[in-house]
Amino acid sequence: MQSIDTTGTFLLPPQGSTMAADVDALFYFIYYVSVFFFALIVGLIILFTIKYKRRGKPGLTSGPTHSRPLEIIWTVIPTILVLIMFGWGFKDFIRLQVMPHESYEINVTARQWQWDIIYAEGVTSVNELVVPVGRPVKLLMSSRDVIHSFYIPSFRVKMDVLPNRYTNLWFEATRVGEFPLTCSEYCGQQHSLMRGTVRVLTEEDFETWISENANLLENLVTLEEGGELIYNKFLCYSCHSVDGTAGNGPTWRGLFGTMERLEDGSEVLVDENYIRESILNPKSKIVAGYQPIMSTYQGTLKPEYIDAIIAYIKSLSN
Ligand SMILES: [Cu+2]
Repeated sequence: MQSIDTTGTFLLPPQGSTMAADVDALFYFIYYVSVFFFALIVGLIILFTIKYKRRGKPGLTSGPTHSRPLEIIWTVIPTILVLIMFGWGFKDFIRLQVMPHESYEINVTARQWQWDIIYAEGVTSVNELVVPVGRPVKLLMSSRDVIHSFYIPSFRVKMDVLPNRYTNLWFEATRVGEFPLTCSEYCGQQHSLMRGTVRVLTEEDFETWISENANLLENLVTLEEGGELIYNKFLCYSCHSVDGTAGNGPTWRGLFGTMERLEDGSEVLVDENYIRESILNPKSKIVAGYQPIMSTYQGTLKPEYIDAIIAYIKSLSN
């Protein structure tokens, strides 16, 4: 496994997609134009402050009214510069918006506080986006709860991820390696932990990865073991402990078979159906003392993964 790529310049992270060089060229154009005008304006302010400082008591003169050549220069040149920035930026914006037809599609679902990545081949992963190099990839994104923003700095792509609506993003990775992936929209308490990795593989390695992950539970001996694997792979541990300590959600230790008190004062028996319902429709029965922050795992967890989780939770009560 490769480590995170740390090459790149002082100002920008490494370039990992076909868009990166173009975005950076525009960035540096705007940057150097800004540096030039900053130096020019501040330089002239300092120069004039010294040169025209009032010394003694000079006689008053009538000031200049205007200078037509100067006014034309300071109007026309900045106008041309901002029009270049607009035209250049618009061209790149259109390229980012128009998805290539032959793109490989991947579904991304954001939730507080993780990324569920779902492949057409039935593979699901959390916080790990695996893509082939040299092939356009289109992400079809939506959120289960609040507004998030999907951001891969090295690919120079970012797009809001909204509840009740799909948004898209595309890129074509240009080199094999690992790149950070983050949420760039403040989305709650653990927003800063909502990050993952983009792993760019060769076409061959990518096919292998897909087939290896098509069924996570295939090579496992017991269902409990599978449940533990799902617990770790899908980050259930970020809210539910298995050692009895408190978290954002109830611990799974000793949970099965007990009576849970709900926020409306009623009680419910923790059995297979209750666990299944809590995974697929978590807001229907909120345990007293907890916030309704969990959103559904419908579509993220296959039915056999839920079976495995139930077996695992049961094993934690023995
Ligand atoms: Cu987020």
